Amino acid sequence: RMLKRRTDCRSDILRLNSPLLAIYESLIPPVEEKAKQKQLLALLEKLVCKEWPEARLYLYGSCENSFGVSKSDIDICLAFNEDIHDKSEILLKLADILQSDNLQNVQALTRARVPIVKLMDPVTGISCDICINNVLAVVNTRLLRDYAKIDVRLRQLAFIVKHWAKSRGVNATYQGTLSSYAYVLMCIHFLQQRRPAILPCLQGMETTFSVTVDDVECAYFDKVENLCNFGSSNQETIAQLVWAFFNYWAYIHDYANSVISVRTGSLISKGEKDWTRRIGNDRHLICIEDPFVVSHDLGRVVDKFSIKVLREEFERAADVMQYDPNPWITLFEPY
Ligand code: 3AT
Ligand code: MG
Repeated sequence: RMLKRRTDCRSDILRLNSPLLAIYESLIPPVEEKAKQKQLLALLEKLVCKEWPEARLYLYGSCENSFGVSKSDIDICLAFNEDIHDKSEILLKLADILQSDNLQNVQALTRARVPIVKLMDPVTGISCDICINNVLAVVNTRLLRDYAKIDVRLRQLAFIVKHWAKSRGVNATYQGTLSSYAYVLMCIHFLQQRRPAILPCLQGMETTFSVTVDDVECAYFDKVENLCNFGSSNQETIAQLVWAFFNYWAYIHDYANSVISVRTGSLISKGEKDWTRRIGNDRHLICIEDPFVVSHDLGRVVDKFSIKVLREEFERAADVMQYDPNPWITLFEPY
């Protein structure tokens, strides 16, 4: 593989800012949509509370981490104070309750990797997935949301990257490409690496928030309102960052040896994590460390075929950002 390391950005890069920002703006969910989500959550809380008075419902995923585009499905976690050994039983009961309250397309998927109940609310038109006791996802949602509060360029970059990934068909873990969660971590890591840095490493700072979930200690600095000037000495614009992001993943990242780590705010070596060879189905062809479950590589879904697809898409995007007269159109062309 020829590495075409490119250091010079196209000379008209600033011209791409307003069209890219317009796409970002168009993807932001309107306030009415947020209100409808809260309305559905309140309805579900009422129903759940009747059956399990001590259980709590939490929004997580993109509706709560601030990286959700308009018309996304919402993710909800039903949390109990104790461990639940038979999630199927609870999910079937929950499906029953929801069905009797006229919610639609109610389905309990008890054998999925993350077992859930799916439903559609005919009043708000919102679809949602409810899982049980997935509290780590609630906590990683909070970390992502806190990063987003520090510098608006993270949300802009992640919206563009997610929109690109969905348009180009590389946002499907069941096909060996990456989850939205993985793409957002790639964006955070990338902004931590800019010089001057645009984002800090919250887990490397004084702990102001800490919980232990499933024996994993999740701790970081969450007083992010004190950090709203953090990235101000870096004046890079969204077009420059989108260009550099794709250039990084196309031509600079060392896939053979490096792991990206938001937890440490740096690259770490595959050797250090013992991620140098395939173990079972984990091939570690692109390595993205989960910030809390550090043994978890979010790239583990990627196989020898899909890594090729993914890298060709990064190269295509980098080349579009470098040469195309209208990258804000070509970047998102359906594959
Ligand atoms: P979409 O806008 O729905 O594409 P999302 O952020 O909601 O993006 P997902 O629906 O894929 O992403 O996942 C929902 C949340 O579940 C996001 C994250 O908090 C958690 N999550 C997803 N995948 C993982 C994973 N592999 N490890 C830990 N948490 C995960
Ligand atoms: Mg989601």
